[in-house]
Amino acid sequence: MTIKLPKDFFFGAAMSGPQTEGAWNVGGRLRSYWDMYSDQEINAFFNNVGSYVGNDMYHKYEEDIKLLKSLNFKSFRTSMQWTRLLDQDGKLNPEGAAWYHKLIDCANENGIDIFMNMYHFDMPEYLVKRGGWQNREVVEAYANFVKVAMEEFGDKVKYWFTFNEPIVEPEQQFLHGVWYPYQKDFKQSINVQYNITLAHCLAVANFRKLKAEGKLCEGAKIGMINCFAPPYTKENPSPEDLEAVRMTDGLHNRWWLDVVAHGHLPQDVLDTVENDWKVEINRRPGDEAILAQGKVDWLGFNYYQPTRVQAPDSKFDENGLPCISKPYIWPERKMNVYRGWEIYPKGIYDFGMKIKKECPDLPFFISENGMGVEGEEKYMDENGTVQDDYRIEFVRDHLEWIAKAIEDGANCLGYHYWGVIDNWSWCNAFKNRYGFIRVCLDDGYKRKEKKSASWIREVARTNEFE
Ligand code: BGP
Repeated sequence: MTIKLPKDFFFGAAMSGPQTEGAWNVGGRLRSYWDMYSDQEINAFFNNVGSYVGNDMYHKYEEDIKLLKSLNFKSFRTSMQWTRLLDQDGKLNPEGAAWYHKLIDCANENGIDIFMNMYHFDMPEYLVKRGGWQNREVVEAYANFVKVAMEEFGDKVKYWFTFNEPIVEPEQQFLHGVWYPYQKDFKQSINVQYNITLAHCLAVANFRKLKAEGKLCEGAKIGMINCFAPPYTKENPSPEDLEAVRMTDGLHNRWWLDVVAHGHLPQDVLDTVENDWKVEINRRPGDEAILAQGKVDWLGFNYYQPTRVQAPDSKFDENGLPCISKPYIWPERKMNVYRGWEIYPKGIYDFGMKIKKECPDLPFFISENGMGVEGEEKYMDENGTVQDDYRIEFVRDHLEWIAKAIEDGANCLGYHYWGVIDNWSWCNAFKNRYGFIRVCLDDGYKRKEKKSASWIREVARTNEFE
């Protein structure tokens, strides 16, 4: 059966500055959180393939943009590294700015719209040392960074995004404690989440002001990109299971949806955190007016896997901090064994319909979706081409559910595949490969198309697939 997407539905690539650029010490770039982390952890595990080199896009950007064009992609999301654009005093670093000018000009010349994201987990090291997102001064510093960037590139970048997956740092660093500073403390986590939310709102306010002053491109838009997943629970759930669903959804999804669509935080979530769990959020007078400025023009929806939860064993842990839920293993689940993530394409439909219902005026696009696989050498044919039929099946199945969501009224405008060109990843380096294009690490980081590249090229050309 032929599945048809709307004629103006766009295809594009999602990547990020810290995972691709490399050139970590070139042109006055400062050290970032990931350079600190790479020093300590990743090099030890992954043969010196740290964030330092990325996938070498700093040097290969012209070739990479041409590759994206050859795939019939219309857009490319990357992120601007704070550490490259600004110096320690928050002033423009001319050498860093010059490289972003070259990248953006090259994309524009090739008919590819840059979707410029302003933060992808990559805090400058000197700000990490000042407490990172726990410190309100860092919130102000971020707002300044975004303003400087928009003033510099506002005449050539049309699509701006404040954050990629703002939930990830609070969770990984302070809830699960698996990223530096390895703390498990819900109070820290929620306060970091809160401060990042304010940072987003201040950035949107800067965008609106510059737009009103005529300093941005005609039709410029601002958005946020987040990883959303509908939380599912068991069949015949108990009231406690449903409560775990409510708060998981509240903290992961509705927190951000309410800010970007309605300009406030969900009251029931605040009530539970502050009144039932007695966890103080460091709110200040005037914050509500800041939150009211957080509404965006459109939303990026990253989707990899569903969340499946059930009631936790107890309401509070040994330190008196709340337990929100515990994982529920769905007996029918199908796994991407390499990444350890469940593959459930219908989740993209379910959440698309949730956006339609809860934020009917907010258009969105799929801003990340992809399949990371370890050891792709074993799928190479005699010409060295990776025969990644599993990736074709993964993308196809998700696109089918997206087409159905659109048919059922979801305002989904496009699809960006994550990691179109293999790139460096936070905790896996190059272990799990996502790309339609392989990066040959032992051959000067040469780019080589996988089988899936020809498939997606045709889909992006016709907006149809079987
Ligand atoms: C998303 C991030 C990306 C990317 C992707 C794949 O959450 O926004 O930066 O890394 O996940 O995850 P991983 O690289 O950990 O396999």
